[in-house]
Amino acid sequence: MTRNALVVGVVGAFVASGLVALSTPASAGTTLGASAAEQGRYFGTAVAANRLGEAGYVNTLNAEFNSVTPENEMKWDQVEASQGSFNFANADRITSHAQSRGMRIRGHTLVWHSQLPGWVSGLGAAQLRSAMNNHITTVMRHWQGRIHSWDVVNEAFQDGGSGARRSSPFQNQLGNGFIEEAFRTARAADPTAKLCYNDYNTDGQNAKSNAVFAMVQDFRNRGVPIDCVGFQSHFNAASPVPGDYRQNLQRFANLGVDVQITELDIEGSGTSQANNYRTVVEACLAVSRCTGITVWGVTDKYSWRASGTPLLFDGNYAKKAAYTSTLNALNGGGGGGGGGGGGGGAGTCTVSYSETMRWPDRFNGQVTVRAGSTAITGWTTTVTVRSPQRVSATWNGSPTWDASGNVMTMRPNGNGNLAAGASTSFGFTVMANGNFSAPTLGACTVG
Ligand code: 9MR
Repeated sequence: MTRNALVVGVVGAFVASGLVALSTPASAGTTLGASAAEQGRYFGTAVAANRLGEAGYVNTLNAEFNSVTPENEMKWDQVEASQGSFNFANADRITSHAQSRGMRIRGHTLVWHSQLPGWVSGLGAAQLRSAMNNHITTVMRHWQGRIHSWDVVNEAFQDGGSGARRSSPFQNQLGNGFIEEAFRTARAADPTAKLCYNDYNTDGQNAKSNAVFAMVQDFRNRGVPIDCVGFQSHFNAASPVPGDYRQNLQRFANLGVDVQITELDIEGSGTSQANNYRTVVEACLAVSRCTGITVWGVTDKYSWRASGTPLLFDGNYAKKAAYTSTLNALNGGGGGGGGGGGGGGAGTCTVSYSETMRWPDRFNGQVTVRAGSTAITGWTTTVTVRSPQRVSATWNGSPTWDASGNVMTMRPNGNGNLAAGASTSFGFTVMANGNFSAPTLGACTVG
């Protein structure tokens, strides 16, 4: 990675989003990732390694998202096509890209009945158990400490009303206990990763989500390691956003696990699609343990459901109505105050720093800029972080960076006019990389 790559990514976010900024409050973030970060969440996308050479794709990814999920590159048939022979090259392209830009990474997925190489299906119980545990351990250790959340087991329950487990080599050879074993193995392999169970058609309360709920409850009661539940959220006319989506997320959160929206896409267009996206985002923001949202692709043209145009950017990477409603919903959940006033004169200003939120891997900082006894029309200050800290998102300001990437110079983004004594604030997320020391502020200068 280079520091410059981070600089380009963050600055690009503000250049690319200029139009949207006009229709959002001056105090709010102007990209999906920044606005989500201000709410203490991430906003991610599925990424395909073979699209990383396409400028429109990469520019949109870098500008808007602060989390990635490899769409296919970490699946069993990609990383261990033949037994014991691991190939991480394609997935590494995605993880390197993400890491160099301070984006989080969701690992998808370790144990799944699909995209499973033929050799796995041919194994007897003892060999399958050992192959499953070896697969989990080897893959997780490869990215140890670098994956925010892993989908340890994916789609292990049947559709329909039975709430039964799905037939798979794992289920058929190892019985119900394979899920518990997979989670225990995963915890030992990388204790820093959050361990998720991930599924679809579990977004509302129904027989399938009830069965998953019972499993998670049982795991929590018995101390089986599980940290999060992923709700894929693939919606269309036949499978609309459930009316009890928020309540369903909340009941899982009440079990003491995080919930994440992991593969969001909603077929449709225009206002109705935009409204559905808003509903989903608002549901997540209403649940304090809903820690982030991932959409299942950057652009409609590469979606697994391309004909249903289910994503936030069209085939030319133009922002759709669904993008705007998503951004507005992210911004509607709160936000800092904007500046008021105006007037001429040189004036003076001061800055102060406070940490507003902290998680195991990162913290949010806020800088309050206050005008002196005269109104001001602009301000500039600097925020210096200490390597290996890395700023991964900013809001309510326009940042530029020095060559090291550690010194961020911040100027207003619509909040430069301050009446005498009035204040505004800007915020940012620092990926701590183990260092939680506060950044250093430079002096505040007017203009
Ligand atoms: O989007 C993925 C597509 O490119 C693959 O062909 C497909 C193969 O099964 O998997 C898609 O992703 C799936 C995800 O891994 C699990 N949940 C359902 C997703 C959409 O099918």
